[in-house]
Amino acid sequence: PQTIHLADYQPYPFRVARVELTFRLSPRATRVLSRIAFAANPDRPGRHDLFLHGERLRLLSARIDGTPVPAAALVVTDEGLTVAAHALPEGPFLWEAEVEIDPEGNTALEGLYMSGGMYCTQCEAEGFRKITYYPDRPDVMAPFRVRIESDLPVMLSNGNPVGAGAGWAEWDDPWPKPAYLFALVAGNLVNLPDRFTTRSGRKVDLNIWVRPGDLDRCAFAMDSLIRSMKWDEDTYGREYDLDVFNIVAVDDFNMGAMENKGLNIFNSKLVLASPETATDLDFERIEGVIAHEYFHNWTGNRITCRDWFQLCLKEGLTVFRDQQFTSDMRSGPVKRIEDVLTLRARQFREDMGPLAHPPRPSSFVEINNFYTATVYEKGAEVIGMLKRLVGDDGYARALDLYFDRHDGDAATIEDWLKVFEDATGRDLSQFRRWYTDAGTPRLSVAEDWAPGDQGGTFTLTFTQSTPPTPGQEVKPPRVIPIAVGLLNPNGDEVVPTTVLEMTEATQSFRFDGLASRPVASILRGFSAPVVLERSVPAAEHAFLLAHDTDPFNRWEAGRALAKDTLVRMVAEDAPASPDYIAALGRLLADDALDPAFRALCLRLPAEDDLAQTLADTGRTPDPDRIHAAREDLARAVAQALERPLAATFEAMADGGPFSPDAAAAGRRSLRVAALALLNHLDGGARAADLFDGATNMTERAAALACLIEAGRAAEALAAFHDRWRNNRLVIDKWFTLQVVHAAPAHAAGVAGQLAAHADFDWRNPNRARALLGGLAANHAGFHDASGAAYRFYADWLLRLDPVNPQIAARLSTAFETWARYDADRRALVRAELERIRATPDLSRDLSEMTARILG
Ligand code: B3K
Ligand code: ZN
Repeated sequence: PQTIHLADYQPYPFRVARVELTFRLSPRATRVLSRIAFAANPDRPGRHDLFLHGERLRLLSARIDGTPVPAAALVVTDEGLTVAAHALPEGPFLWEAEVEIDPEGNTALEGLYMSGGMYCTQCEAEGFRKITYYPDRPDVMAPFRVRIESDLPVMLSNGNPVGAGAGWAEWDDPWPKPAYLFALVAGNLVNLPDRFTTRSGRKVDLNIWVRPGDLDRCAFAMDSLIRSMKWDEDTYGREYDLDVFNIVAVDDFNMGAMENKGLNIFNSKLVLASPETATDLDFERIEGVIAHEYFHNWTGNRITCRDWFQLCLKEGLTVFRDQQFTSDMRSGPVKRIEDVLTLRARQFREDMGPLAHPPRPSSFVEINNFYTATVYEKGAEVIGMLKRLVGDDGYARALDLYFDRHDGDAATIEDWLKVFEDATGRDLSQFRRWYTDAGTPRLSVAEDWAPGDQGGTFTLTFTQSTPPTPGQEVKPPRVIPIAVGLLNPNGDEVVPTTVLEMTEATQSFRFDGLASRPVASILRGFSAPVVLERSVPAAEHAFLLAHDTDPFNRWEAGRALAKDTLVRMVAEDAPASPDYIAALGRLLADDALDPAFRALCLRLPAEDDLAQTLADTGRTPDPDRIHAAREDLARAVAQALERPLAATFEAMADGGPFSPDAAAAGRRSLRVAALALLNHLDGGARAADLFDGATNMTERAAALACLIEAGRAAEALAAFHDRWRNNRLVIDKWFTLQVVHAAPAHAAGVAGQLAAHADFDWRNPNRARALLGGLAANHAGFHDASGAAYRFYADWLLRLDPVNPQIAARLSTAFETWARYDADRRALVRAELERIRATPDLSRDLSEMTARILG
C-alpha cells in the first residue's frame, strides 16, 4: 500500500461550483445520480486530467456537458476514474454520472450502509468515494443539493428541507462543504422535536431521530444540545447557521458520532439515556459528545482542514472546546482530573510505544488509523498550552481572528498559529514543535534554597528531554508552560499560581524575598502534557494533598502516594503504606470536599497505568504481581478505613428523584467507589443488596461488577440479562462487565464463552468492542502468561478485518504495549502479530497497524 506524505500536497486542479445528487434507494442496488459543476482552479494553472475518487461503484453512465465520455478518454481503477485532459472542455463543464451501490452489503459501515433497516452514511474521512465519483478531499468544498427517493417515511440530508412529496424529499445545503460532511438518512424513524432561537433571532428546528421505542430516552441529549448552542454563543460568539439541526441515532456505527453539516449522526449509545439504562459516565459522555459534534459546526465545518494531516486543527480545537463546556456545566477541577487520567491512559501510552506520532503526522497509509488520542487529546492539550501562554484575552482575540479570517476556508496548522501570532505579537516558531514532534517530554526539577537577610531565594531548575519516537530520533527543546505555586510550611500560599515559560533544555527560575523555605506545587492544573520526574518525600506529597490550593495538584499528590506505594509493593514486596492510607482517610472524612473529587482520590491507579510507570522507569512489569498488589492495597485500605467507608456508602445514598447533574452524579460516584473497596471485606454482601435495590444503572452496574469480582454473580447476571434482553446498549454492558471483572486466569475463557452467546452479534461495532475492548481492559487477563487471551484476540481481529477493517484496526492497539513485557509474553504477542501480518488480503487498515506495532 501507498504512503501519503504531507510534503506532497498540491491543490486540486478543479473547483466545484455545485453538486446535485439524486438517490434512488434500494437495499442491494441504490442508484446515485450526480451532477457536478467543475471549473478550472486558478491555484493549479495548466491543463489537467480530471481524477475522481470512487471505490466499489458500478458505473452506469458518465457524461460531460451532456455528451457521453468516450471510452478511450476514460480510465477506471479500484481507486477512481480519470478523464483525459484532452477530453475536457476548456472552460467550466458539467459532469453527470450514474452509479449503483450496495448499502446492504456494506459491512464496513463507511459510505452508505444499512443499520437495523435504515439507511445511513459515514463519510469521514474517505467514505464519500464509496457513494459516487467525486474529488473526495477536504479542500474541495461545494454547496450540495440532494434529492432522496424511497417509500420510507423519513428522508434526511444536510442543510435545509426544500421540498417533499410522496416518495421523495429534497434538501439544500447553502454552505460550501467538503464531501466528508455529506450525510443521508432514511428510515422508519420518530423524532423528539424542540426549538432554539439564536441570539440574532434565527429560529432553528431541532430534532432527535430514533427508532420507535427509543423516544423516551432522548430528552437528556436534547437538553445537552440546547445548552451547547447557547454556550457557543456566549463563550465563542458562534451562532448556528441553518433553519434545522437534526441528530440521528444509529445502532451500527464505527465510532462515537459525526458532525455532518446540519445532520449529525450518532452512535445510539451517545444519544439514548434514562436513569435505568445509562450510567452517570454515559450521561456525561452524551453531554460532551453532543456538544463536541455541535461545536464542529464552526471548528470543522465552517472552517475545515486543507488535508487530513491537519486533522488536529478541527479535532484538537473541538475537544478543547467540549472540555471547556463540560467544565462550565459541571466541575472544572473534576473534569481536568478526568481528562488527565484519559490523556495518560491513552495518549501517553501511545506516545511511549510503537504507534507514537505527532499531533500533526507527516505521513500515513490509512487515515482512519490516525483518529487517535494524540490527534484528539494531545491536540487539545496543545491548545490549552497556547491559551496559557497568550492569556485568556490573547486567546479570545486569536479565536475571533481565526473565525473572521478563515471562515469558508480549508485551513492548516500554520494558518492557526499565524492568527495567534498576529493577534498577540508572539513568535510561535518554537511552539510549533508541539505539532510536529512526537513523544512526551520528561521534565525533571532541582530545588535550591538560599536563606538571606532580605528573605531567602528559592530556585527551581528544570531540565527537559524527549525520548526518541519511531522516525524521530532527536527532539529539540520545546516551550513548556509550567504553572507553579509556592506554599509556606504552615500551608499558606506565598506565591500564587505563576506560569513559567521554559524554552531551553535546562532553565532556572528564582523566587526572592521568601520568609522560609517553601514547598513547591509544580505543574498546577497539569499545565503541559509532560511527565514530571521528581522524587519527593512522601511527607511532601501528604502535605500537598492536605494543603495545596490547586485542586488538580492536590489530587496529583494523592495519586503519587498511591503509585509510590503500589510500585514498592510490586517491586519490593513492601506492605501497603500506612501514611497513604491515613491521608486517604483524612480526605474521605473531609465533607467540605466535593464528593466527585473524593471519589477520584479513592480510585486506585489502573493496572495498565502501573505497568506504564514501571516500564517507563526501566523495569519489566509483571501483570500478575501488579494485579495482586492492587488487590492487596484495596483490601488494606478497606480494612483500615472500613468504618468511614461504610458511613460514606450510606451517606451518599440517593435521596430524592434521580438527577443526572454533576452534584448527584458525584455522590453516586463516591458511593460506588466506597462500595468497590468494601467489597474486598464483605464478600459482595452490600453489592448484592444494592443490585436488588438500585434504581439507576450507575449503582446497578457497579454492584454487578462487585458481585462478579466476589465470584457470586451467576443469578444477578441472569436477572440482568433477562430484564434487559431487548436493550442492546444495556446488553453491551452485560458483556463488558463480565470480561473486565473476570479473574485474570479466566478472562480468556469467559470471553470465549461470551463469544459463543447467541447475543454476540459481532458485526455490530458496539458489541464487538464490548467484548474485545473489555478483554483488553482486563490487564492481567489480557496478558495472562498462557497467551490464551492474545490468541483469542488475534483470532477475532482476523475474523473482523474482512468485514469491518476500521474496527479491527482500532482494536489492534491493544497490542501496542507489547514491548514492555517479559521475553515470554513478547514472544507470544509477536507470534500473533506475525500471524496477522502473514494473512493474505489483510485490509490496508490492519496491515498498517500490525506493521507499525511490530516496528
Ligand atoms: N469527526 C468524527 C470522526 C470521524 C472518524 C473517521 N474514522 C467524529 C468527531 O471527532 O467528532
Ligand atoms: Zn471531532
